[in-house]
Amino acid sequence: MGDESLPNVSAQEDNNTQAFIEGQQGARARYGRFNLAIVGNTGVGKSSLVNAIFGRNLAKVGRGLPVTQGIHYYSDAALGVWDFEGFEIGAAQSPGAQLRQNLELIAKRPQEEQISVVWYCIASTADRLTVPDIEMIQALHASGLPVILVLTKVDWTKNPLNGQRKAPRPVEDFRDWLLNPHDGERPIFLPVQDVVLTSTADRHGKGSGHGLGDLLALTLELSPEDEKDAFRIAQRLNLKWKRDMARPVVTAAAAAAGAAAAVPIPIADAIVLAPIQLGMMGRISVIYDIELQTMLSATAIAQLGAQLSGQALARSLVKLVPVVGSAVNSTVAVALTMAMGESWMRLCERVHSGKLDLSKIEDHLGDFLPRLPDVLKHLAKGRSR
Ligand SMILES: Nc1nc2c(ncn2[C@@H]2O[C@H](COP(=O)(O)OP(=O)(O)O)[C@@H](O)[C@H]2O)c(=O)[nH]1
Ligand SMILES: [Mg+2]
Repeated sequence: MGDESLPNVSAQEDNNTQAFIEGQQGARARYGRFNLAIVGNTGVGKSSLVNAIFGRNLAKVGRGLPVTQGIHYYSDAALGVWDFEGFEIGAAQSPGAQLRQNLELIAKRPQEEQISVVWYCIASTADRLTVPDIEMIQALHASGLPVILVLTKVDWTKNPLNGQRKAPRPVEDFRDWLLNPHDGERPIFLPVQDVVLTSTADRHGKGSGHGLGDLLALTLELSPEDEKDAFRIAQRLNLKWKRDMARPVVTAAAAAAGAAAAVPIPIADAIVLAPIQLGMMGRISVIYDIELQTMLSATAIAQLGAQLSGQALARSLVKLVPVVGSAVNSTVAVALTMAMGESWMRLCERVHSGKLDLSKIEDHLGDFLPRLPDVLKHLAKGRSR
């Protein structure tokens, strides 16, 4: 039995591509975009932080839209960053008033651009807050935004015996003051949710930074419920969050494939399962924030789909006719889809963590294809036991 026995290949490829793209679009619409505002003077390390947490170079996140003096909005599908930099001190209006005005301007923009959380960045080498800092933090709070005070470029020292890191004493003192700010006896109203110490490199500009996990966890906690998934997608550091989002997508697709095969499907028609599996892959690639569409041509996606599911599935089943019988039943459809989903997650994780180059993805598909024969043999064994 050759390829001739399979349904029209190019129509099927179109179907597969369509299913993949619809899976992506559906997931994007569902998860939306996470918007961060990052405030601080030039050079405090804002861009470095965004790069470390979101794996994006700000300058390359979309087109920096100069919204107004000193403010840029950068966005792509999953992330929007409002970059607040360089308020004019000594201008007619105080920095607090300027910020209030800018926040009003932002509030008039579309829903998908609205700020969820603010990182207010101060160099950890500073030893005090300025009056404009305090005014600006109060203005952010007054407009209902949760503010995290981030002390950047902390020069940690590492204890060579137990590996524990310690921030310099003045930085610890500064943090203590920030958590209980006062001017002599008089308390200062500083409405921040918490103070986080971070670095994105060591003093030699090397290493991967520290304190970023705390900033990540706190940002997620402060995000509105319906933006949490978008944040989990936009960030780069916590793979478990992505895995936890992807697993139910796999389970749902497996259930759908099982239902589609409730009346066993003749092997030659098994590629009717492909759109279900391709839709699943599209959704998962969004969770891992992998832009397959921009990196791969439609033809490549179609080939990918054909390779991963439909035809590969049909061919391996044909080869295994003596093992599984002549039709795909629910159990087989569920097991195959689960295995495919797990493989696709592994592949996405490799791309996401930079261990696999997306442009070479096709060369590596073989390594990640679910071992269909193994899955089937396993099932057959289970049945005969
Ligand atoms: N040592 C050290 N240097 C940093 C750190 N974060 C940023 N820098 C450096 O500080 C400079 C300004 O950083 P950048 O992220 O562009 O600041 P921005 O102007 O606030 O966006 C760059 O030269 C960075 O390499 C850090 O955690 N430690
Ligand atoms: Mg910058």
